[in-house]
Amino acid sequence: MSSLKLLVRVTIILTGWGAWMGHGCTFCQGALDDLDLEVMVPPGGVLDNGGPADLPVQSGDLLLSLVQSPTSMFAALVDDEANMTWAEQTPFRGFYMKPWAPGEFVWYDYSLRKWTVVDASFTTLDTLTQSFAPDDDYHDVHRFEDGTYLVVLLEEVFEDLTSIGGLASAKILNPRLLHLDPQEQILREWSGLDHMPVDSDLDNLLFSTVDYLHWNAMQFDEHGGLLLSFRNRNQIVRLRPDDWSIHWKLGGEDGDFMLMDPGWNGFHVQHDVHDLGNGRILLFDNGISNNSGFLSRALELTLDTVNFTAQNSWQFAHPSGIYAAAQGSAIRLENGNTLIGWGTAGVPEFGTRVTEVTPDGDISMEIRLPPTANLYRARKYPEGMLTGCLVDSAVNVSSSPWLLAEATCLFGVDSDGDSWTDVDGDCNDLDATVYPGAPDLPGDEVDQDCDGQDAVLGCTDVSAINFDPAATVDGGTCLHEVEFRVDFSQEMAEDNFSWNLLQSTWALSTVNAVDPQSSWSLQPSNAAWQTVQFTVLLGSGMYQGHVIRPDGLAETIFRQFEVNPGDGHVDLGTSCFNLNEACPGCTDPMDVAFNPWAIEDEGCQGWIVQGCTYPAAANFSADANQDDGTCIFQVTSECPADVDQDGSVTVSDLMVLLASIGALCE
Ligand SMILES: [Ca+2]
Ligand SMILES: [Ca+2]
Ligand SMILES: [Ca+2]
Ligand SMILES: [Ca+2]
Repeated sequence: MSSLKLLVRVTIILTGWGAWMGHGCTFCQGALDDLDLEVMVPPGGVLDNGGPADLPVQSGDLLLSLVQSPTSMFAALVDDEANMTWAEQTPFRGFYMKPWAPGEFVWYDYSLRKWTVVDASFTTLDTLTQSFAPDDDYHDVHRFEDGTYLVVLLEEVFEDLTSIGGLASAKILNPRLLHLDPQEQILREWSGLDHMPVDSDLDNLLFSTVDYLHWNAMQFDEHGGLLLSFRNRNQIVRLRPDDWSIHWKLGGEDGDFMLMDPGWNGFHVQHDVHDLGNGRILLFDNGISNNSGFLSRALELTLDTVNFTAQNSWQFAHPSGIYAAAQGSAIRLENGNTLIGWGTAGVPEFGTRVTEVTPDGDISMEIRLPPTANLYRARKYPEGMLTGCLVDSAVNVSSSPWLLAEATCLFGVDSDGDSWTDVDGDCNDLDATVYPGAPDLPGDEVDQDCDGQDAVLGCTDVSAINFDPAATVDGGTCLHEVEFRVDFSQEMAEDNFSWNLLQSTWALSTVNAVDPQSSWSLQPSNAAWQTVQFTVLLGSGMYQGHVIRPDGLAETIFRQFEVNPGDGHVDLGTSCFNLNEACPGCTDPMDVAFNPWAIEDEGCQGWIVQGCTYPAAANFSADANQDDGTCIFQVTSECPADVDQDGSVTVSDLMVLLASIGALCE
């Protein structure tokens, strides 16, 4: 934080910015081009094969306050289709911009060290707590409907802490919570030191500045109690609604709850705490080294405030192992999803991420911010609140007082006479070939059918082997893997053939009288158990074919089958040669005649007895019905005079004998 303070006080930079930005321009889009957003998971999520997962995405706009560097901060909107629709470099150095009163936003101003109220063009309208000397704390501020607000002052209290092991003139940073009316009269106040004294067992007293609590979030719970997050104590504290006395402490060394949080042992240096009702609390746990290494998570705890137990009832740690040492947010959205901002998890090449995750833990949308960008909190605001049409005569003119980005205005007219008005969804009312449902010519960079993008030809069937996630129009090119096996066991048994089964053929053609296709002659991809397997890639359609035996005899039957979109891998099963069903055969795996494809049990020949089945062998076994390769053959020559072993006794044998005269035999 100290480097941040230093740099923002360089007034030359501030002056330069003011001129550069051109204040008063409500819908300046200049910064949009500078901020390169990366969509990690497109809205709706993706399946393993790249197809759309159709996961729910909360509608509305993300309002992000990007900290790209200590001197470069932006406000930006990202819509629910992951488009950055508005971005502006800001004159403010705070972490966090949010809607305040109608027509107003609140943002921390680091040069003033106060919360500042601004309009949509960042013109300052008001500065909070001017009648108080201490700095405003920069983490959060809360406004009520009646215009009163809660703010935390960061009071510096000097104390001699030598009696408890600290320094003689320690500067204690004391969070002082004030409820103020618009005239800055104190309606109620709460001081950290009054309720949570500095404690040598809990706090680090080694430094001259003792930031012992480091308050960073406040939220009301459903009963009006106030949840406060104290980062440096790893603790969430509930204040009772009536007198702001401490009801309980959750987490930390002196917490009141027994935490049931297997593998994690509770939260550490947490941010952004929310009451979800029914005793459930959601927070961003920055985390700490555990069995899985450094990892942050969104954590939901279910509290039992009778028995004081806290159960981990939901969590999401990123599958890519994201860790944010500081900052970060987690908030439950209206549709039940959870929106997570990964704080300082960026590295120089990449910015941090914002992830929307379903209750099942599936990512339904994820963006990565521009390089080096951090994000203190991610928030999503309802559709139409921050983006809208400004033209009075439009049928969709916005009544929201918080507009930052301009939405397309609609006028309910049909200028091009294609009988679609812009309200009906005509996305170009000056071109009669463009309207919802119009034929969209792929690749011409014109979105004729108004579905938001130009058509892309390809295979759109997610079950097909060549599915193309980018394709929007099916080009009829989808292919399915079709598998078929034919069993020759009956043929081979009856006629005692010993064919090379891989020389059989599957002759295949489409059934299409109008546009006959050429036929294929397929060779088997595999053979075993007297059965061959054919594998072929086919598009949707009706097919017929027959199998041809290795000796050339073709089946007399024709086999018909259909491949339909969505079929995925098609297994036509196993048929007996020339039959539309499996062969009868022996289904006992212990039997010598076992046939794994047979469906009816017949033709078993008895259990397998292994041994030598060759009658000529010395160890021939008459009981054996499966040869185990152990046969022993004794080679005895019946013609000892055939020295050269050419099968006859001739002069050549004599020549061999003469050539070896004089040799010594051993
Ligand atoms: Ca029209
Ligand atoms: Ca049109
Ligand atoms: Ca097109
Ligand atoms: Ca289109």
